[in-house]
Amino acid sequence: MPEALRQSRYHMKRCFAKYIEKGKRIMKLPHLMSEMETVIDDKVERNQVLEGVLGYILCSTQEAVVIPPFVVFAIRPNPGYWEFVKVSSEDLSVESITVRDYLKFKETLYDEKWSNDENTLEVDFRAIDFSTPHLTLSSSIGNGLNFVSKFTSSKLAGRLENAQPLVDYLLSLNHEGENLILNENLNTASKLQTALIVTEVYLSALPKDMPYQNFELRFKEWGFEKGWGDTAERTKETMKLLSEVLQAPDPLNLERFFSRLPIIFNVVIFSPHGYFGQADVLGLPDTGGQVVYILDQVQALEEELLLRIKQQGLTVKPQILVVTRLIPEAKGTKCNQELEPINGTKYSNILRVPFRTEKGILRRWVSRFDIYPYLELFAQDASAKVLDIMEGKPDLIIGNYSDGNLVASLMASKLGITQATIAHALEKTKYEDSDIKWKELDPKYHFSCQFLADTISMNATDFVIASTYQEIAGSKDRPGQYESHTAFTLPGLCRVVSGINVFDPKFNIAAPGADQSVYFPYTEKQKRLTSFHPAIEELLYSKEDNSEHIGFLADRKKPIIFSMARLDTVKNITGLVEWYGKNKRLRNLVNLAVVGGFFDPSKSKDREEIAEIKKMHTLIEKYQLRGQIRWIAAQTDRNRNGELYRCIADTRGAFVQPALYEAFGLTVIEAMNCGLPTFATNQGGPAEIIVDGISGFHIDPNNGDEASNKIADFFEKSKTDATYWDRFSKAGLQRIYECYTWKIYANKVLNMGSTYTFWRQLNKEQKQAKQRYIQMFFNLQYRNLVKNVPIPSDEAEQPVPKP
Ligand code: UDP
Ligand code: LCN
Repeated sequence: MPEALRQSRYHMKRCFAKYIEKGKRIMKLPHLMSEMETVIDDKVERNQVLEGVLGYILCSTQEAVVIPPFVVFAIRPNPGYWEFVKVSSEDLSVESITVRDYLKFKETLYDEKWSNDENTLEVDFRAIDFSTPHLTLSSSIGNGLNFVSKFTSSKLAGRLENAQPLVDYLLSLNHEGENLILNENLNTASKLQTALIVTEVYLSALPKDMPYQNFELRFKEWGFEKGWGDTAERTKETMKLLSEVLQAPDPLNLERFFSRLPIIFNVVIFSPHGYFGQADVLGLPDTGGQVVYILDQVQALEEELLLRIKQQGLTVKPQILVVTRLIPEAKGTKCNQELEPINGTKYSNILRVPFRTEKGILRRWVSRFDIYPYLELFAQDASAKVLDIMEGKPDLIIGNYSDGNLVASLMASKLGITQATIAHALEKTKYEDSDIKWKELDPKYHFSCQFLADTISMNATDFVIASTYQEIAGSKDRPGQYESHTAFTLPGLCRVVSGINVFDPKFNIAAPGADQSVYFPYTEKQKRLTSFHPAIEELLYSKEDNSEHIGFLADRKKPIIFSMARLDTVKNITGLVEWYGKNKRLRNLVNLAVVGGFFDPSKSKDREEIAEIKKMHTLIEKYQLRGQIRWIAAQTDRNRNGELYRCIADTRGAFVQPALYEAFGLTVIEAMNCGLPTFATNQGGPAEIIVDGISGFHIDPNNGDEASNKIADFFEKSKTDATYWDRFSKAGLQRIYECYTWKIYANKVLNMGSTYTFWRQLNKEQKQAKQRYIQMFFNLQYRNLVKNVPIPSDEAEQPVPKP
């Protein structure tokens, strides 16, 4: 940096003078750039400066804090890597500063007294993380399982005795108290190694398909218990993997060996908020992809568990419980039903446990932002229920989103169970400066509770399941959702100098899929659900407004561009309507159909939804869209939705996902599975799902004109070249089959479950130390904050005895 500033001192002086001109403030990269442009107005000179090191530094800058005469930069040269430098605008001197000092600079803009107080609370998870090995390459972030396998094999390597922790772990495996894999006869690595050599010879002489039961008793005497395989062949293979590991541990064999071990049978999945149900809930506030994801996930996990258990030669019935909130006022859904079997599974259920306060059961739905006061009691009640239904502890607890992850952390730490977290979408990055401005936003969003809950569960969990790389560590230009918790500050509350480290090997990517029995290509004529066609015809083209649709499509020869989402601000459906309204060329080429929310704002209890509904009406009027737009209310029947995507493909239309930010974007893969060419936001997960210009298109939600012109170009080209549309339809499908299926997902997640269960054993002391720190943070900080979230009193609550 000093070098860079010296290179063009004249321009730099002027530039920095400009930056400090307006006094104290936070500047984002676009501001820094545009103010620089006003100072260096000659394009050639500007390019020279931008092409130099300074340009490179500025481009890596995420934000700068201006406190005259200083400008302090937060620079992110690579995903996960941050540097902080303080530049004096007077003499251009440069000083590298710590993250702590950077946060302090930022805080002084909001609460100087608190910032300068020596006793301000600092949270530093790094301080108790010193013994955990970490990745170092940005490109390896999200590949934790692989790293853990490598690191574990190096720990087990060398002398045979080094493998003793593995032997001890195998000795501990059991199901409901019955030993699996090994018994005490083989309690050392050397005894185990010798026994494996003998058994290999023995097994080689048996018919490959001989059932395990035929040699079970003999094996038991030798020290081997059930769980190695269902046949002689499978048993031999698993034992061979272990022999290889004992001989010379290598990550590949270790990973394969762990994928075969009988470790996971019972799984609990927490998803408290929203309306969690199998019918009539999608599109309701806070009820979207998370529900779809979990239901599909359960099917895929159960299928994979059944296969693995069979191959292990066991007869155990796996159990998966999705634990959510029971809502007495369920609005005609089944959300007031305690136990509900999950369709398409044999042994999986939804378990609903009500939210309780000292006044009794909470009867009404509450927004996910207001949910924090209920979680601690919910975790206790839910744990008791789960232990009762499962007749014992689960083997893996998976949390979903901030609320589910916190509950999962509380239960997992109490019972000593392996934990995974899934975020779907963390709120922090959705709102600019949401940490530093928390006081302003707290009455509406309670971010103080949410960010601390997230920080707690990220640290408590054994592994994190992310859908994409960007979710963890973002892209070259934009920090990831998890990464934004690396360091942040809530002035007046606490300064988090080290929240989470994205180089922690707990981070893994396992992308979800879409149910391919529901979302299949429009070309599969014999499978098409033609019985829905009359209803879909009515939904899209009838002329009258009713409670399900408003607006109409006058020219039905035009292709339809289609979008479907909850009516949240961030989903930006209103943005798409506005882009369409403004772009005459696009309006001439295509019609617009959008599914989302409902039409009467007074029917909604969700703040954002109400605002978006009103905005939709305004835009339709402002741009005179009647005749070209069809606004359809939230749709709850996924089978009909699948057919709707295909009917849009029949018009040779496209799907548009215009979100200001999308964590993953299930609708994107649903549309692609149906063969519908897709345009999706470049902000978030869809940027990874779609390869721009190959399997679909990226659009910039912050540049509506460019986005709508890109869509118009596509339809213009498709008009003149009939193969153009087909090309994108097929390439989208190909991308899905290669990367986004539930089978790939379930396999990965169960492998994680097995490996991280051993990993937490290996790092027991470190884990315990961290848990103590987390408990303190939870008790002293989080629990107090929760008291600030109002509990609705306007609704009738029903008193209940404590369970
Ligand atoms: N969805 C629906 N009806 C609606 C809106 C959405 O069935 O009115 C479904 C959609 O098909 C998808 C899910 O809800 O399966 C939304 O998932 P996505 O990941 O796109 O967004 P989220 O709502 O989770 O943020
Ligand atoms: C929540 C979101 O916001 C989406 O981006 C995801 O696709 C969905 O959950 C499922 O993970």
